[in-house]
Amino acid sequence: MATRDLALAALLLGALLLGTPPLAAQPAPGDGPLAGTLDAYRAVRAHEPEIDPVSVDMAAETAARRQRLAATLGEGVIWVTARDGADLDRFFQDDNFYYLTAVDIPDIALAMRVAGGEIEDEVLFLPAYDPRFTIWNGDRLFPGPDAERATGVRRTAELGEVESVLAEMLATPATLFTLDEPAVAVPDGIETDQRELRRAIASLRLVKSDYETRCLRTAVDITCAALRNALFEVAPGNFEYQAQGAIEGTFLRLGAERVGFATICGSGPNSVTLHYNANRRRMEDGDLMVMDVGAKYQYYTADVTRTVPVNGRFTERQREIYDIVLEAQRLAEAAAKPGVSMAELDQIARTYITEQGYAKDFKHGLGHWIGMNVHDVGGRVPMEVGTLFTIEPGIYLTDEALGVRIEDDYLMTEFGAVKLSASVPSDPDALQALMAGLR
Ligand SMILES: [Mn+2]
Repeated sequence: MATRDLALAALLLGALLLGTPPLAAQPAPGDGPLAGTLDAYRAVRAHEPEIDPVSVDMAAETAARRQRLAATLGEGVIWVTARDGADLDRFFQDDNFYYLTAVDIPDIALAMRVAGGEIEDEVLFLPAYDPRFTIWNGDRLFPGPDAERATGVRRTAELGEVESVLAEMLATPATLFTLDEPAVAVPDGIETDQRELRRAIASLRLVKSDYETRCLRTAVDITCAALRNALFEVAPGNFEYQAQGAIEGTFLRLGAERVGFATICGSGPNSVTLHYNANRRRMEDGDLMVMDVGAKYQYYTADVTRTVPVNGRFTERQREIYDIVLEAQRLAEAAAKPGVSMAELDQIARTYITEQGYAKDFKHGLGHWIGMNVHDVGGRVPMEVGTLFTIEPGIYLTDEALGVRIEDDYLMTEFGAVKLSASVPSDPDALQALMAGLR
């Protein structure tokens, strides 16, 4: 070290003489006061999965979706509008509009004329080319052949042409299918329907394509890595938001664009509040911490929950409740097969929890579809091959400040439910071992 100290002194002296900052005084990687931190950071990164970007020909993917929609609705004119834009907020499209077009521009619209279950005509309405917009925001689609090639929609038109195009599409009497009250003039004698379109898109969105499943698997992988990283921050004296920071930082670093819903990090008394998301409390020795989180990757969101002891060891009482919740999940998971409904799985888990004496403490439904929305569309229908869903029993004992929820994400296959979120353990011994390794 003596030689090094001399070298440092020389560098510092040189720096003083030259009037430049003493850069050489910074510790080298792997040495000095940050060495342990760097090792810990490397250890964090070492277990993380390689996230390969998911891609597909979106023009072909969305064209197939529109064709299936046409086949479902049969006859009529379809009118779908985009979400409103808000200045300076990162814009994300309305899920249904994105599902049909994959275009993330605000305040635009899509019209389709369908006959005999086929698309007769379709028009995507886009803003006209605006050089001032490009200066601030970069390139954006504008009406013309380039946009038609990029999106796969047959025709594009300027927003100012909406009325004339719609009048032409509705020249022969037809039902006008919309998601909401149509904010356009509807010609006399045209019947409008605001239910069938939403229902039709929902049933299409329920069964995921290969591309959608790959996006959801990626969202789940990122979410599991984030939960593992959060364990570094779960410790007595730390704040709940430190775990949130580790989770959301991992989401972004691994390529998720945003959270699928507000991150829930609830410790101690907050563990019993189902949707607690303020995440401001300081964790205490003896608390449980419920982390219910989901990365959103290319419009698809995961939803995974882990409950861990803040000090790294479950108490006997915490373990007793944890084991009941885990067994309820295991029973439901084993029964999940094509043709079974979520209501039946709920009954299986609820019966077990009731037998253990905690009927009133399981305060929510057992699970839900996942997809573009964390509580995805599709309704109360039996599970089909290609659906994705959660199983998430919980027991919440307010008087004991003791809440446990265990939530995993599953893909239904012809052989049964496959758990996608196994890369962050839910086995209590495995969780304790994982946390012991971090301390
Ligand atoms: Mn959930």
